[in-house]
Amino acid sequence: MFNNLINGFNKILDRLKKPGTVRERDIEAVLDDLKISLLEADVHYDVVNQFLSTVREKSLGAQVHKALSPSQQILKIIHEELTTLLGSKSVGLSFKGTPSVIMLVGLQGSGKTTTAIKLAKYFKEQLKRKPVVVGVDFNRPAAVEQLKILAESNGIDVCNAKTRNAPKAVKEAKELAAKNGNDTVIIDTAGRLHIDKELMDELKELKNDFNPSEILLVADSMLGQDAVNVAREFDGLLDLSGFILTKLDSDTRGGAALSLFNTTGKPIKFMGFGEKVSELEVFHPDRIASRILDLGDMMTLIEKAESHFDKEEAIKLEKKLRKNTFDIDDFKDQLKQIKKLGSLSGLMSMIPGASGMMGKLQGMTHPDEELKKIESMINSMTKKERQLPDIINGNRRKRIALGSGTTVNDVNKFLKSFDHMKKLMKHLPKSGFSGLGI
Ligand SMILES: Nc1nc2c(ncn2[C@@H]2O[C@H](COP(=O)(O)OP(=O)(O)OP(=O)(O)O)[C@@H](O)[C@H]2O)c(=O)[nH]1
Ligand SMILES: [Mg+2]
Repeated sequence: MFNNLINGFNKILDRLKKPGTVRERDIEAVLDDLKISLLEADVHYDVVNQFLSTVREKSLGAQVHKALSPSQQILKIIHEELTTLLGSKSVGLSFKGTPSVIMLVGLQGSGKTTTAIKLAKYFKEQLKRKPVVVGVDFNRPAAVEQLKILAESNGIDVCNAKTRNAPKAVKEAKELAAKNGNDTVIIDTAGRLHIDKELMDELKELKNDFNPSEILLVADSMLGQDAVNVAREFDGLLDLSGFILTKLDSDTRGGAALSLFNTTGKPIKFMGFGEKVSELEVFHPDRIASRILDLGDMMTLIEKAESHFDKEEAIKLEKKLRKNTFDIDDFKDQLKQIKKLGSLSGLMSMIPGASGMMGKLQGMTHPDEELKKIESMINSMTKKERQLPDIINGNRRKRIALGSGTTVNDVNKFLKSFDHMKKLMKHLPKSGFSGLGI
């Protein structure tokens, strides 16, 4: 997520970390770097200029303060201005009426259907609501079916409308909601390659008929600053309540995220960062700014850990570690828990300084690839080998390497690290995992 941007900002941070006071000349150099980074990130030109002039003005005026060093002050200003650019504070959804209607709109392939399911799951699990989804794209033959399959496999209520008319289908969904006790109807609308009159008329009709609590534009972040044009058109016709930015996992630049709020005045409410249903997060401008500046995002990491980790499991694990009976099967369970939090590279971006460090470690393999390798090695082990790794001799190592498509060297490396980790964990402080409250 935003890797290029993060790398660009890392250079700026290195410059700011150099000892000595920051003079006007230094500020100009920082601003030049900022400009390059933001333009390379595909941020809208107007947004870049405005950002630079605010940072310049505040940096020059800030030097009288004594509490922070001049470079800390500049860093703080950049963080504040980035946060403002991203929308200042996170804006929640509004739910009005029973059922509340949430309408997802956007171009073809932007991620509407995936996001409808992600949102429904979020509503159900985090907000304790009872959503039902309804697909109204009757142009693309498989569209409604795709939503239905996704909904059913994720335990989300879905309305299989009998009609092939969008407003009538939503009406059916509302009737079903009333019968089933669903308090939210999420409409997955049709997408088009380009914005056209027919699509807009249909969306406007839905808006007029159902007065949705939220009309959210699902925008593909890979569009970069082009997302601004799409957003302006949809907003002009529908008066959007906000955005859901998708595919941030593939977006190394960040142009859409940094341009949308500033150019439309509408907030980004959620972000999608993967194909999995769990890969949706509330968009927190300040936390994203911290991630971009590689100051880490420990808040999100802690919240994720709290919501996904099983406390009982953590206590059980702690006991095993203390008794030194932790085996490769337990390790596999732990990997599963960690994977619930999302991709490893995503997690790394939340740890302060980690992205910068990764960038500097030349030849470092992608952490998610490493994880896959380890998993296939573990899967190629017999139960006995997992419980008693000491029995894994040369022949067994060869077999495991062959079975997992890795090399004996990889297996050696993994077993050595496992052994090392086990030794380290034996000396875990008394407060341990349960003491951390996770
Ligand atoms: N990597 C990644 N892929 C995503 C994300 N969101 C959606 N996708 C993928 O993008 C593709 C299109 O997603 P859909 O949800 O079908 O998009 P849509 O807007 O409903 O498309 P139409 O119905 O054709 O208009 C699918 O392959 C999804 O798995 C995301 O946050 N990250
Ligand atoms: Mg779709």
